[in-house]
Amino acid sequence: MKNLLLVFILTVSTGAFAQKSDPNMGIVPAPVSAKRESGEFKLTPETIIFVDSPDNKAVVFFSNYLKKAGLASSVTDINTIDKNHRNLKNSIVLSLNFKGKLPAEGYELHVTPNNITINGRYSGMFYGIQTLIQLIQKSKSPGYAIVPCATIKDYPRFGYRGMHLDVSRHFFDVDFIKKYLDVMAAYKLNNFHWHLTDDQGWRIEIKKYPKLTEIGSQRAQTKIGRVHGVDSDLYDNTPYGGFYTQEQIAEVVAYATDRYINIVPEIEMPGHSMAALAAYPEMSCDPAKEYKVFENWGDSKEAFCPNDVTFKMLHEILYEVMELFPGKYIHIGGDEVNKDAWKKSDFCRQLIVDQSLRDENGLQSYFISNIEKFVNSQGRSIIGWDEILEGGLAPNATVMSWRGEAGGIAAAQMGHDVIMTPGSGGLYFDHAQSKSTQEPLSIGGNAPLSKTYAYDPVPSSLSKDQQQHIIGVQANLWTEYIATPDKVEYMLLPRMLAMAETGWTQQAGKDYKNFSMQRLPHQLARLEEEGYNYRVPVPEGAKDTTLTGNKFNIDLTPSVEGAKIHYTIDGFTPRETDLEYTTPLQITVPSGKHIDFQAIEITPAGKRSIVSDIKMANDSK
Ligand code: TNX
Repeated sequence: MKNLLLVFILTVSTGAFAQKSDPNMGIVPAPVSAKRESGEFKLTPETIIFVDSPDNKAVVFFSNYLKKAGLASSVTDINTIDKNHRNLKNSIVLSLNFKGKLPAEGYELHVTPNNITINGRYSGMFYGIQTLIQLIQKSKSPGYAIVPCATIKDYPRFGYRGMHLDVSRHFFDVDFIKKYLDVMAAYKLNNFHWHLTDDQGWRIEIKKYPKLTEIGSQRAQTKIGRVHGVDSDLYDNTPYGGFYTQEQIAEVVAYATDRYINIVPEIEMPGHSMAALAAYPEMSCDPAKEYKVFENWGDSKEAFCPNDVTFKMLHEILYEVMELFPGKYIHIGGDEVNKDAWKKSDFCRQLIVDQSLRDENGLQSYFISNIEKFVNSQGRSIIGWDEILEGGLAPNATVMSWRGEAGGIAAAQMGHDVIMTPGSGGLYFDHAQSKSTQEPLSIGGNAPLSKTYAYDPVPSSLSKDQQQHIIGVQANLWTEYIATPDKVEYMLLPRMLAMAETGWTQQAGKDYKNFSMQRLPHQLARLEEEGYNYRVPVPEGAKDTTLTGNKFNIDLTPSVEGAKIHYTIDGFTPRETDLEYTTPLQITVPSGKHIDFQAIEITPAGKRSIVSDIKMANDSK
């Protein structure tokens, strides 16, 4: 009985404790300011949602959320109720037409035992609602929930907070893209960079050029990533393909818009274009050559030819793309252009002379300038990978710095806007999440959560004015080695939450310990409930280490709320049948002996962390 009581007290207190001692009240990304106040608001089936703009997207989103969560509450237009007869008790008041100013995308959230109010405009209201959703603690009785009293004031550090997905190397269907957008919205990301074309597949229907998808979206087979750890020259002999119709694209754009997410479509040029060339070889400098949708990873060595035929076709393609995507930015790629095809071309050699260009690098900037002028003429702006800087650019081009920060720094110094996405900053989510051999196949590298979290997109080498050109941050998810939605989610989560905090939270408000130990466990439990296949971090305190001594303290914290930790000290791989870790341990290792403390964390849904190993050796004789 005594034991039972103890267990009960522990389970009840963890959630509440986490919120009381956590200055950020469990919220990710951490708000600018959060003040916990005493008491709580009880959401009941009688709670009324008062709104001043019933058709507002954020309001509609919230009422749908409540319905889905079984917290159905009626939405009432506050304007229909006489000012003198408004009873705001037991209500949630969503105010878009409030008096006063807030920073862009900002909101204020106030929870008292009587009611909840959110002030915010446009995305500000949407983000206030996301924060409120994170604060809602559902109770066991259906229809009821509680929200701790608090005053929160919040707004983002950067205007551009992006997440990328490569759907060319592997294709992901509309339902999955929506699920991806859902989790982005929940963490206040506002730009989805959709990498729609590459050597290995063209994934967007273009009505004027149907072969782009008829031919360009299908490849005969796919390179097998790595066989037994060694890069292979084997292929899977299985046809692969997929694309989005324009109708589907429109559906995704509307879905994103409802969540205040802008989509940045990327049409790669002049390199990474083999799938398009397979469909329309006339866009190459050697149309007689046979092109096929690339089956390998890495460099296809092919590029669009900078001639009139190609430019006309690309303008027409981009025209359709711009009809589909209403946002300001069109991403035109520009990275890793292999110049071999241009070097072999008489046409290109002559063009270099005619245009007084230096060499093939000059041709690259000639190419980008042409496209940029066209995009600008349609009232839009280009984004390109940092290679587009080589050769000079118009001032309204935005640069994505991926090869470290050097490109971004140079671009900001030249007065261009910059989005930081360096692989060296832990923002390449195709890199592994630890050095363990238990991680799934990845492109390589090591980008653990802590590294992603630590990244600050504003280089101190820039002057204050130049720093203003760093408009945001983005993580990229390339999918050469990621063939399934489950694996996308595994590589995305939880690192995306760390990146989201970098994009939103003021640098001074970031605190890795508070993020990883106090807030993440709560968020991961939520992601689990929502059916995301996140990576279960190893318990805090259990990371692989080698220690020497004779007495060792083991003090672990689960990385996911409600998860269990099992361990062994007998050299066997721990599993659910092994001892459960519930309280700190002290392990004594006799002279000349060593003991391995191996742990695994298993979540309520059965998700497992990798096995960690603390090696403890007593070297004394
Ligand atoms: C570089 S990042 C690429 C991609 C690859 C990625 C793999 C960039 C602009 N280009 O084509 O998929 O590395 O990490």
